[in-house]
Amino acid sequence: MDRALIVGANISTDAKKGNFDMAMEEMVSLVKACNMQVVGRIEQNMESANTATYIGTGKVAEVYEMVRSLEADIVIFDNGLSPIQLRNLQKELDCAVMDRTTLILEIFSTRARTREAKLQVEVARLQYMLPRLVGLHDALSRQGGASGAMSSKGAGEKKLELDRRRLEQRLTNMKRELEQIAGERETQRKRRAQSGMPRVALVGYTNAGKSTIMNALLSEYSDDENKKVFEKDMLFATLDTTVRKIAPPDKNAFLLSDTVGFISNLPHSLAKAFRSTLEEVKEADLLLHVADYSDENYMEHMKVTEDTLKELGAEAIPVIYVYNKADLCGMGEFATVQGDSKLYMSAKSKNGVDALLALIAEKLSGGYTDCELVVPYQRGDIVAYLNDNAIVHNTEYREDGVYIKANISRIDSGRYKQYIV
Ligand SMILES: Nc1nc2c(ncn2[C@@H]2O[C@H](COP(=O)(O)OP(=O)(O)OP(=O)(O)O)[C@@H](O)[C@H]2O)c(=O)[nH]1
Ligand SMILES: [Mg+2]
Repeated sequence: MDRALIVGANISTDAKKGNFDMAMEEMVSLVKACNMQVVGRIEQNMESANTATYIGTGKVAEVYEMVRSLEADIVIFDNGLSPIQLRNLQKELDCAVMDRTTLILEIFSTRARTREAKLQVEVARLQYMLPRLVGLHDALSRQGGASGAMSSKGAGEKKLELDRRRLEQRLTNMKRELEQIAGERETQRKRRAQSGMPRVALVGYTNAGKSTIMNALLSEYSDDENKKVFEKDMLFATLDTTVRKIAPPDKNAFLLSDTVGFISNLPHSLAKAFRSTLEEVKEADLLLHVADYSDENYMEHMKVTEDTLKELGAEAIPVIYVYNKADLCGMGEFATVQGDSKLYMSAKSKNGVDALLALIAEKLSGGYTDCELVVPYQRGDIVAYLNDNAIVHNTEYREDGVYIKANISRIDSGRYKQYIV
């Protein structure tokens, strides 16, 4: 098992100290999730990042010494490193160097199971790696240059260019295949939408207990053990989206989806790569926002989840807040319901599963309400949807959009909240 040394930089322009500590704790979990052993951590407070080596020159020397004394195999930085920083650090520390983004990409690539997840991770990885080949480029061209002053390109450089072109070609091919899979997924989704069955999606920070909740519901309302999903105490246990039908005997059936968990500062390329997996969330009628109530940072985690939902364009979907792992907070055997959209429960001991189901049923059957909307002209799809799925009393074509007065379901009124006047 590789021995890792974590380096964190607390840059004063960034958010407060508490966030830094949380980020460092999270780095430790990420390193463990990547099957490495944390042998030490070192921190630096500074005004701004050094463009050449990220941390200051004195600190680099300190890290160099620490690598030797702790016999570390790899140094991992708590942020993203630019290609130049990465190259310089590797040279000066004379040791393998990795940044947070690469670490997350590594974890994702070992977890990916389905063809789609594998492709998504590989695309993100290649996209992140390609510009970082430049650093390698310099090293190799120096090496090649020695073979003769007359040749304009060193052997190493030529090889690199070939590698680069090959990787770009691979990237293009993989993207094409992904588009095809996304198309199939879209077809499946449309079919599900036409089935008229309401769709509920589990969302939340990684390790909050989403998959455990899915399994708890499945074990109560489905007798097929094979339908269970993978749950484990590690970051990013789930990478694929799984959709299962939950059919309680006395209530309406619904489709429940479990998907990849969120994390703060998810590498941009990765977030983009997982867009199509997360489409399921965008299309949901109801979200179960799961939080690990026993984690002292659960509020920050919920904020990250909310921000991510906004980025996905899912902020208008009605939500039930599920404060999970209540058993670890001295809340005993009791599941507590607060209002119509908040619940404390323990998925592991199946405490509160019935209460959760009751809340879901209530939200889904929430009845109908009269409302007036102004839908912009470019959203003709919404107008068509409402004509098919609501009782439209009146339609007018106004300057700012299509005015509609209709009796619509509470789910739709939540979904199109932004157009309601
Ligand atoms: N004590 C306790 N542990 C729980 C509870 N719910 C889940 N866990 C544990 O928390 C860990 C993570 O659970 P998962 O269901 O895999 O979490 P997740 O949200 O799906 O995580 P990712 O897929 O990694 O994003 C597992 O070890 C579960 O056994 C709970 O109510 N109480
Ligand atoms: Mg999971």
